[in-house]
Amino acid sequence: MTSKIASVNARQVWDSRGRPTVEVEIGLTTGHTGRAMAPAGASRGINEATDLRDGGTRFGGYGVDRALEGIRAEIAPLLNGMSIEDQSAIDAALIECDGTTDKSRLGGNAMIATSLACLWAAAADAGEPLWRYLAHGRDVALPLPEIQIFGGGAHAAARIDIQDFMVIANGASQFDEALAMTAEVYAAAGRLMDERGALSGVADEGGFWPNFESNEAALDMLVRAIESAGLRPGEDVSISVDVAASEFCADGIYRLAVDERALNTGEMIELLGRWIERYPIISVEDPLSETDEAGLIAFTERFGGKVQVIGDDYLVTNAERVRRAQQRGACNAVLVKPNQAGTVSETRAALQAAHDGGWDAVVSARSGETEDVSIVHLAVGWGAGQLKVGSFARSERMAKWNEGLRIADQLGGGQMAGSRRFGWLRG
Ligand code: 2PG
Ligand code: MG
Repeated sequence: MTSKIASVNARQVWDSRGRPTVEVEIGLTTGHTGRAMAPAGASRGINEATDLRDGGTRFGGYGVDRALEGIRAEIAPLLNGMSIEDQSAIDAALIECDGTTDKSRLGGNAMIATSLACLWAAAADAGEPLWRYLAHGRDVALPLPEIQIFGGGAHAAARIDIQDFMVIANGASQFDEALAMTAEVYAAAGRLMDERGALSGVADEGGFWPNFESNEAALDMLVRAIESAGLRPGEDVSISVDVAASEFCADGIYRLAVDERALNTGEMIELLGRWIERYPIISVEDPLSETDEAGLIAFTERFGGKVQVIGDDYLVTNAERVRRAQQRGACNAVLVKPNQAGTVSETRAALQAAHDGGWDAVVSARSGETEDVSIVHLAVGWGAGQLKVGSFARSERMAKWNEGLRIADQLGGGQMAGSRRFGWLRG
């Protein structure tokens, strides 16, 4: 007998920016339950699923009363009685009920929380941890972490233009080793910032607030932090940047405020090229704006053989867009954010499209997060290879890294997958 959905409960909880968000709890006829929360982005792609917010002045307009109401009035009666085993039927019902292309009626926040809660309930019903339920008996490995050391852009009031200055411990082979290396780099960066009187707390994802006079100064500091931690830049630990270029591009011009420069697409590509030459950068996300497809193609043509080129705003976790980008030669990896897609099935389809086309996939958190650890299980169970969660501070981030350690124990080892294309890992 298959287990059926017996209850769908929604409540308002709070995210890491102190803003309201949606939590959904699914109860099954067997008594098993599943629960999930919606995260929220700040640097959002224009084609993402839309979060349904109340608007007005209360909570800065971020209230989710309307999203909760839609779950109670429409989603609960819709899902009640459905089999929990058929995630694609659940997601198809949600999509049909919403009826919009951007999920603006029920809200991507309401839909992803519901969809993920159903997935957790299905795993609980099968008596398995979620990652194992998703792996379907396939051999899986831990994802290679991409961890933020400085947070800029939309996560730090545009104090610096580039959004994420991150490290990838490509000299590690085990998940716990990668975290340990990153912990040393994070601590060293804090020490160095303190020494030059530039320590002023952290940005939205826990990376140090970027008190730098230029974007390159942040890259210099990152290299020094790696060295100061006793690690070899490029060999033990490399640099990864999320340029999040859509945020500072208007009318085809990239305005780097901190550098006091305005660049066209070609000049922006030259600048990034110089950084790739000068610094041990192995991965670049959103190097050009989401609307600058020609620029993304040109950048990938020039540097895609050397560095991972991740599409986030441009691809918005959409399988169709991934396939189109593959045909056109823009990017060679996709950032996979469940709430950009709005359902588990669509998220999975985007990741699958990436792998089918020989691309890498990086499962990612949002800048507004909660203690929800779903993405870690998705990254392991779906064999994503890489995971981006923000920094190495703040418990909404650490909850995810720590969940990875628990999964490593359940797996009997923390061997990491990493990039299929670049084979960065040691051993
Ligand atoms: C990104 C994410 C995480 P946000 O751009 O990749 O760093 O940010 O959730 O604000 O879109
Ligand atoms: Mg991004």
